[in-house]
Amino acid sequence: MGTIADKKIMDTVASKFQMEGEVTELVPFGNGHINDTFRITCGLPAGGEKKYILQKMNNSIFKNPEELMENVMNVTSFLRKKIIAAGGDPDRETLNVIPAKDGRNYLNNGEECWRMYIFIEGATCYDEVKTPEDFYNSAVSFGNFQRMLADYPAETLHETIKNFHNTVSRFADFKKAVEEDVCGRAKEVQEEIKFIMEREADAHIICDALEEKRIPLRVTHNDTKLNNIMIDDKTGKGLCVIDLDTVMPGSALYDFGDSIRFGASTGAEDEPDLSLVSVNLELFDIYTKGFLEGCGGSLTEEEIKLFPAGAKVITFEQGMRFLTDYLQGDTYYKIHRPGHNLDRSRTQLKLVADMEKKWDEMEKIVEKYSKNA
Ligand code: ADP
Ligand code: GN1
Ligand code: MG
Repeated sequence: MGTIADKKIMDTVASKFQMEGEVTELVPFGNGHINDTFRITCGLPAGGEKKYILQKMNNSIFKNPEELMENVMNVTSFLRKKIIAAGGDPDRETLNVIPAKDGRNYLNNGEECWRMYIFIEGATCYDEVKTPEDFYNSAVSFGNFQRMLADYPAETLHETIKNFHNTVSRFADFKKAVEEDVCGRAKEVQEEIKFIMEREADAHIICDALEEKRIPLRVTHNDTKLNNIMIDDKTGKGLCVIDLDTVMPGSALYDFGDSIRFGASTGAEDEPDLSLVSVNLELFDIYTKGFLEGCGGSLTEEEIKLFPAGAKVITFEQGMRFLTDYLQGDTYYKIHRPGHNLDRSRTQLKLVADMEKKWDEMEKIVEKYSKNA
């Protein structure tokens, strides 16, 4: 018998889903900042075992679980058909929802909403880039994901978080948090506030390009950090894009930029020693190559030209989002130590400064690959 980390969750939640076999283990799992994730192992009557992911959805962030799960069901069934047509394995290459015993695709017990997925075996989510090859493979997969959803009817998707990557509105939220300063923390972070205020114009780059229709609105993932993709342990290739809560209409630059800010950094997202944090241009290069290959010629010249801006704007936005949460008393992202959101914000701002220094090189790299894209 393994560990049942939480008997109450076992009895009141897990037992309400259509799992096979008897639960032998239930343990907290993964390093997401938003949902509460558990891995469940079940022993099967005929021998062997089957695993599941059980997640408490964050209902203070995602206000409408019904719409959220409708998006997840629709997107995964759309992907499932394409994966089958391409001869792939739909149980491993996309998420698969396990229904509750009442037949619904999630469980609402009045206070909390929970869902269950098949646990994807033989694959790993990495919190940092171990080899450039892995990062390249993740780029191909995120590019592919976008290509596969290119003919998805975007207007049918619910906007699960309004203005999610609207950097202009993120800037306004940040300014408001500084003005309100509800925890009295603004005085400690004057340097960071100044850094952000000086870059207000950057908040407009992608928003303006979308608004003026210089770049198209597409179905995008919007949260393409490395630990939202499962890498196959055997082949090393990107196997399955997970964390579909924020799949919404957006810009390809959001997906490109978010992967760079997380994966092309030489340090962890929460590294307290900023001397360890910079942009690794070799990783920037390899991601650009892989993402363009994955997108398979579907991006416009203008989108590709804006890749360096995408990386910078999304990193800047993330720096503002972490600092906003720090100023507001750490209510959004899970934190594991005091000042965690501040450390996270500082790495993002350090990356922005480093991108500014390496701008010409980033542009040259993008130019090199844009010729064959
Ligand atoms: P969050 O929104 O909190 O980031 P995720 O959906 O990304 O939640 O899940 C958190 C972690 O749980 C992932 O980074 C991954 O390690 C793991 N995980 C999620 N879904 C699966 C799955 N179907 N199979 C295996 N691991 C998973
Ligand atoms: C959150 O859910 P997770 O941990 O994959 C956040 C992203 C941020 C990221 C920063 C819904 O992602 O937008 O970029 O943390 N997700 C949501 O690590 O806000
Ligand atoms: Mg995640």
